Amino acid sequence: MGMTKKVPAYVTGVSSFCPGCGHGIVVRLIAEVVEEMGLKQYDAICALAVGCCCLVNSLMTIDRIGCPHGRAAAGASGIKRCRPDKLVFTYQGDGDAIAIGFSETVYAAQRNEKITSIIINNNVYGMTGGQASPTTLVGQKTSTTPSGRALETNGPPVDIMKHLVQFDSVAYLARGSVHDAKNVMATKKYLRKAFDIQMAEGGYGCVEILSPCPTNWHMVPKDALAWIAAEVINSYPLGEIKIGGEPK
Ligand SMILES: Cc1ncc(C[n+]2csc(CCOP(=O)(O)OP(=O)(O)O)c2C)c(N)n1
Ligand code: SF4
Ligand SMILES: [Mg+2]
Repeated sequence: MGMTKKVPAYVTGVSSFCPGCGHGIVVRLIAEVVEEMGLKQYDAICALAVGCCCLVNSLMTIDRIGCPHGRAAAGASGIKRCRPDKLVFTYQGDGDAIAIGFSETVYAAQRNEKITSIIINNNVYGMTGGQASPTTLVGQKTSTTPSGRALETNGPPVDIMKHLVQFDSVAYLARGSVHDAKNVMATKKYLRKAFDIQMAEGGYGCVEILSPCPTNWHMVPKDALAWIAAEVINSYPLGEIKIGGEPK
């Protein structure tokens, strides 16, 4: 029998994500990091997006505010300006942060808001039935690209990091993944670093996290993890992209 790690204090243990979904892993990592930073659940505020992200409500007890679709970065910006003493982060999907909320995400970075955007990139609109999102891979079959995403008609996948890295003041950018244990641990380090930089009065930070959606990818969970390793990371390379920004 292996050792069982205790459930973090800010997780209730009640999950309504599909089996094999990556969201639950990320929620646990966030809860562990907040607890390890010595913060109470009311010392951190999550600007929670629309999509499968909102299922976090039944799972995580860190303070949260529900934001309209795409507006999590704007919501987080307002909260942080009012309460600069709090750790403020978004929790959003790729559709939320990179499609309908693309402008909010990019302009939070452009204004150097002292927030952390956490973007769960599962390459589809998960909650609404697996439609193509900006991050859908070329050739990926979705409910709106039944023959596969085509470069000629849909354009290339959007790498949000390339849009955020243009601003000198951005303090931290990293892309993690939850497809295996090594990358789960690396992702936890990225979250911790992003949060530490924010609390040390650094600038804007973003951690994008590749995550499986077995339900809408029509794969069993094991194959969904393997597909990230074999395909998704080629379009979305993992690692730290930027550490430390020019003060503004
Ligand atoms: C203004 C508005 N437009 C559309 C919707 C419908 N809607 C709800 S969730 C969602 C997609 C979310 O996809 P993503 O952000 O990638 O999150 P995931 O479910 O994949 O984690 C959409 C389009 C909505 N709720 N509000
Ligand atoms: S639809 Fe996809 S993203 Fe949503 S809970 Fe299920 S597996 Fe997770
Ligand atoms: Mg998604």
